[in-house]
Amino acid sequence: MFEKISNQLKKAEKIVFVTGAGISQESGIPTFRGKDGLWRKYDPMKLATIDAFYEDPKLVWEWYEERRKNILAANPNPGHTAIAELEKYKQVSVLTQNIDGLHQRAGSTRVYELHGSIITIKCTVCDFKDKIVSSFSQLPPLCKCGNMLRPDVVWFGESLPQDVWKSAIEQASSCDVMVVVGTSLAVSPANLLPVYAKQNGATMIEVNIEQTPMSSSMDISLRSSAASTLPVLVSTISE
Ligand code: BJW
Ligand code: ZN
Repeated sequence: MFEKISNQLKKAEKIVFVTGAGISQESGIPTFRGKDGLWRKYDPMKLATIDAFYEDPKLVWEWYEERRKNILAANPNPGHTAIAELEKYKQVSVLTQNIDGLHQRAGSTRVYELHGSIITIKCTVCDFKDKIVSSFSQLPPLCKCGNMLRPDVVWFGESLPQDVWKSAIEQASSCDVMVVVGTSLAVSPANLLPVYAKQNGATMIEVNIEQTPMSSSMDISLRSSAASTLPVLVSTISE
């Protein structure tokens, strides 16, 4: 599968993965766009913006609570595990748009969560931020300061956490190989990360069951699933 570039892969020191919802699809977590995507069923502007939250905080919280339960019941799949395994052989970073924590649960240690985490909450007003440890007695939950708590995720129109974004650009701009997995690359600014890597001359690999706007710019673009492809890729790199 990777014969053409296997030498480059073996020589590589620093490998960066950019991941999206597609990598967790085989763990039973729905993607956003595409056939069974969440945005087919729900209007993102009614659930994933700060205006939507202030309009109907209970509705938004119920949606996130349902997704959080599904995510906590899910397990990392061979795609996540293969990436974690590669840390034994190479310097690996994961720049993920996912909020599900599955890379960390698979054992990856350098994970940059570009769109936050469904496992944490933050206050809409003060600096309070914490892990969710149990289910809430009321929705929306309230902060000690009396204001509403919200999921610690990045909604449309909001900035990405600046320290995470800065590190992500540094990682993308300095890697030898970038593997872009399971993302439609429809959402900015995360969809710029492959551009930074390409500018640095990185070997570019895409793993996606469908074509994306960057497919033609890749050294290899594989139309196959993350869980079936990443273990093969990782064994080629670590041989
Ligand atoms: C498989 C597979 C398998 C399936 N194996 N592959 C107009 C107004 C306001 C904003 C904007 C605007 N125009 C542009 C913007 C900017 C906006 C944006 O990009 N919008 C576009 C949609 C047009 N971006 C933002 O607002 C960002 N912030 C920002 O830009 O700040 C500056 C700014 C401020 C003010 C105004 C304007 C700019 C923030 C973006 C936040 C995105 N948030 C979400 C929700 C997070 C929380 C949650 O989960 O609820 O993040 S949206 C959703 O999309 C989620 C994802 O992380 C993100 C990306 O999706 P992803 O991961 O690519 O998933 P899919 O479903 O799209 O693709 C899955 C892929 O997997 C597919 O390609 C499949 O083929 C593949 N696949 N199964 C391998 N088994
Ligand atoms: Zn507060």
